[in-house]
Amino acid sequence: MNGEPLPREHGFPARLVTPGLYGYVGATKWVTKLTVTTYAEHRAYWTDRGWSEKGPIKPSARIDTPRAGRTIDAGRLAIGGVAWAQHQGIVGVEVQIDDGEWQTAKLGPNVGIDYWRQWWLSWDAPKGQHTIKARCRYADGKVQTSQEAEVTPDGSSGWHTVSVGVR
Ligand SMILES: Nc1nc2c(c(=O)[nH]1)N[C@H]1C(S)=C(S)[C@@H](COP(=O)(O)O)O[C@H]1N2
Ligand SMILES: [Mo]
Repeated sequence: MNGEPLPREHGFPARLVTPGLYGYVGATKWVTKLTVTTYAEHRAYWTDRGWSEKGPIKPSARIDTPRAGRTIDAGRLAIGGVAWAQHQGIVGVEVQIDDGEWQTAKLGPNVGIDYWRQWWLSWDAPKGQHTIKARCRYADGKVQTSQEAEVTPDGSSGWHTVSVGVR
């Protein structure tokens, strides 16, 4: 991982990575044995704990900066984060500040449809309390659903929204 032996906390001696599926389904850490079976024959560990058998990744954009709840200084800054739509690919990210128009963010390098895509938008932050929303476009331009869902049983959905104070 990052050119180093896989650390124990991330799954040494071996870890499966299954593009398109959430970690609880396909990113098994500390693998020492594999059993070839079927869903009919075998229930997975997390399935018995309230999670769905299958967990395909839902396309989404995440805001990493500014951090929710922070107070930041007025002026030019970057709103940024990552987006993913594994197996389909990110084709755009849009950002809405307060009740403004959706603005098109800049995208980082595209290294493949199964990878996170970085995005950012320059913002001249005025003083006051502001709400920032982000949503991705994926595949042929489909918009990420605004329909909100909890993390259980098969991953959250809805547009990531952060509130920041600008002084
Ligand atoms: N053996 C094992 N592997 C596992 C899990 C687990 O509970 N047991 N959790 C999965 C989940 S839900 C996630 S998000 C990732 C977290 O891996 P990380 O700590 O390297 O980020 O591991 C996955 N692999
Ligand atoms: Mo996870």
